[in-house]
Amino acid sequence: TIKAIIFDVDGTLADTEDAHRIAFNKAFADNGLDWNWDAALYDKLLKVTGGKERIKFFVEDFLTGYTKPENFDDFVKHLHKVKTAHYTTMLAGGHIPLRPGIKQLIVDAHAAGLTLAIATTTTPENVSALLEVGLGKDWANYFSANGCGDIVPLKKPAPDIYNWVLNELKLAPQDCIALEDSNNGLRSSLAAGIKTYITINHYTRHQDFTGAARVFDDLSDLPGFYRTAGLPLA
Ligand code: XBP
Ligand code: MG
Repeated sequence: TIKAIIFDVDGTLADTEDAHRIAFNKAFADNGLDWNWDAALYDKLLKVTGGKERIKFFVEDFLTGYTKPENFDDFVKHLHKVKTAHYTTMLAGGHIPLRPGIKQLIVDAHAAGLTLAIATTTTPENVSALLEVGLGKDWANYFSANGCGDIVPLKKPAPDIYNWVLNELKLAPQDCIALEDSNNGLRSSLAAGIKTYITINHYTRHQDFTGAARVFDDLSDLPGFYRTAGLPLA
């Protein structure tokens, strides 16, 4: 039987990617850069997870005629810090709701004694900002492990963040299911040996979900999801 549900955050708990994109653009503008990521470009940039890694990917693979400053790594860290400030401010405004079924699933599963955890490439402050609004200021009480951002060196699609969470929970992969929205996320959870359900979104619907236990549009039919995933929830 399933003992734990491990949640991805971006794209899975909420449709956050456009807010990330806008926050990146604001950080670039604040720093006098004329870089502007539109939705079509961002779709390509999502190939690389992690904000700092994504900025570097953009500079290396998409920019021409730009000479990196000597302290490029520090500059990227700075840009990303400014981006995180913009992003958390946007979330605190309450404009990004949790996706259909997500709050109910978390409440139901927690009440039934299932273990809940987070496995994300995003920054911890971003998770707090999202879930404080979505689940309330005691949001952290729902989760037994909070795997975020730079806590592991290799981000998704590497399995490291899922392995970190499994180790924190002291559970085997067979005890858990993962909920993801992207090919990078799916590869990460599958590489950690975890059965994975997908909810697609605007940015990920065209991606390859081979190996997923099931692909849903969203979790608006929670009873259907509980039956499919064999969860002991009504
Ligand atoms: C989400 C991401 C993240 C965010 C940016 O992937 O790719 O990089 O877009 O977050 P997943 P930071 O849902 O698979 O975790 O800027 O905070 O890194
Ligand atoms: Mg995701």
